[in-house]
Amino acid sequence: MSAFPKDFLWGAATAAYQVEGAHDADGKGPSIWDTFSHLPGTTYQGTNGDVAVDHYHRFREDVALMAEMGMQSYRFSISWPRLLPQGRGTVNEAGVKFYSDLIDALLEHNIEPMITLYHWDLPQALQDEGGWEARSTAEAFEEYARLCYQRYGDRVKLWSTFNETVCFIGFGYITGGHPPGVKNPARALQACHHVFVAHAKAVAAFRTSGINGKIGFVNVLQTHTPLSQSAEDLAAYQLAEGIFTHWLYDPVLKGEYPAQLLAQAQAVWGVPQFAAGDEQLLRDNICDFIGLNYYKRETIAANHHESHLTMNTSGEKGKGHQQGNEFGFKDLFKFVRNPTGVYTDWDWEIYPQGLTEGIMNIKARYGDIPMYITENGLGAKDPIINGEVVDDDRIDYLRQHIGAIEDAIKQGADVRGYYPWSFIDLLSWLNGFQKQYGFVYVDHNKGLARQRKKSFFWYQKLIGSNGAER
Ligand code: BGP
Repeated sequence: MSAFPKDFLWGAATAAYQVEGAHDADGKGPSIWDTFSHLPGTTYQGTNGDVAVDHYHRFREDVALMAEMGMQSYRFSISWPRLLPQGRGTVNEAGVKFYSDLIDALLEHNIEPMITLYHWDLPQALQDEGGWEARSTAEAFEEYARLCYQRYGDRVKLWSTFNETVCFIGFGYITGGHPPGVKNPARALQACHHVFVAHAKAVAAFRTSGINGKIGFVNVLQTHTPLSQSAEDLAAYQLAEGIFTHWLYDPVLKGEYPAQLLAQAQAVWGVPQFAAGDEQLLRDNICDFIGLNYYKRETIAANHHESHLTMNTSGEKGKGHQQGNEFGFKDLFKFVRNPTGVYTDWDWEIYPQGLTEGIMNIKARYGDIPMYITENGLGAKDPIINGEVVDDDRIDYLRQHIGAIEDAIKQGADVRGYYPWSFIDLLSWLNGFQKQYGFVYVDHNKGLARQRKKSFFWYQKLIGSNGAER
């Protein structure tokens, strides 16, 4: 027997841009990722989502594999420009039909759909009008959300508005590594505010939609540890907690920003600027649940230098966290390599206890909020031995993290589901196809043929025993 409740949902996750392909099929409009990934030098070896793993045309085969693995829920995202090519206004019925058919196929197999409304692929048309820096994008998002509720709300109970603000705002507006490629913290904070406004408007619309379901928000669960117990490392650690947790969770779980940080940001940059009614809007529209995406822990140290992000996008160990070039902000903090840490080939620390700690920290700060682990997984180049994909490292990683969730449940956390990233090997935004996460391998040399990995059969057993056999 495991400690997982009987109705715990064992699932897996993907995102539209990373699996669907069909980037201009059947009336879909371009997204900012379609544009960005076609610019030279933006992604690993120029990879893009034009075809991805062609889930758009093969979703029935993929859903059959999900069912065979025993999946009880599937987290996927909707491509906004597939439904609304201009971001608002005219509806592309062929796009609506694609997700409608996908939902029907899932339900036929008793797989509960969990929809993410925004997993980073903003319609390019809205970017051209200012993207998240323009308040009108929040209004367009509400229109898009209402359309999804109308068309899918009769069949879908689990919804989340946004995936990982820290990534699409942080990389999009601070480091410039994601579209729209801006490097300006003040612009980031205002764009981020509009995301919170869009979220709150979509939650408000959900609550009057008559849907018998729940709506939440998905954040990175970033567990931090200070590099040392020195006063300056501890101060840096506190600040990182404030920015990466409190700033990004408080508005959706408490309905307000952390007061001290807000005052500091407004004093230094004059942002975020609130429109009349924003404070009330946030307060009135707190989430029903929080989705947590956990991959790694970050070790935090004081930082006295200008630093730039050296990201490992090649999978050659040691390319990340290069001394003097770690991600950070001068006089605030930086992310450093933990001297005792165990790292993946992409320099992500493997630290399962961080998942238990992170869940318990969320519970301590926000009370008894229901939680779903909406992403967790190991990016690796999987070995193929005699034709079989032997992803033992992934099995180990998942086993340990499932144990960490069980520990949190035993300590009283209300965790209701687990969605490993990812159901199938897919396109990693900046790392191409070589960073694999799936239970299902896709052979790019054999017309994207699907193949079950060793982890597929392992997860199948685990689901069958509600987490006991692992
Ligand atoms: C999360 C994203 C996913 C996915 C995952 C793995 O931040 O929500 O879309 O890509 O990270 O990241 P990567 O592909 O960079 O390894």
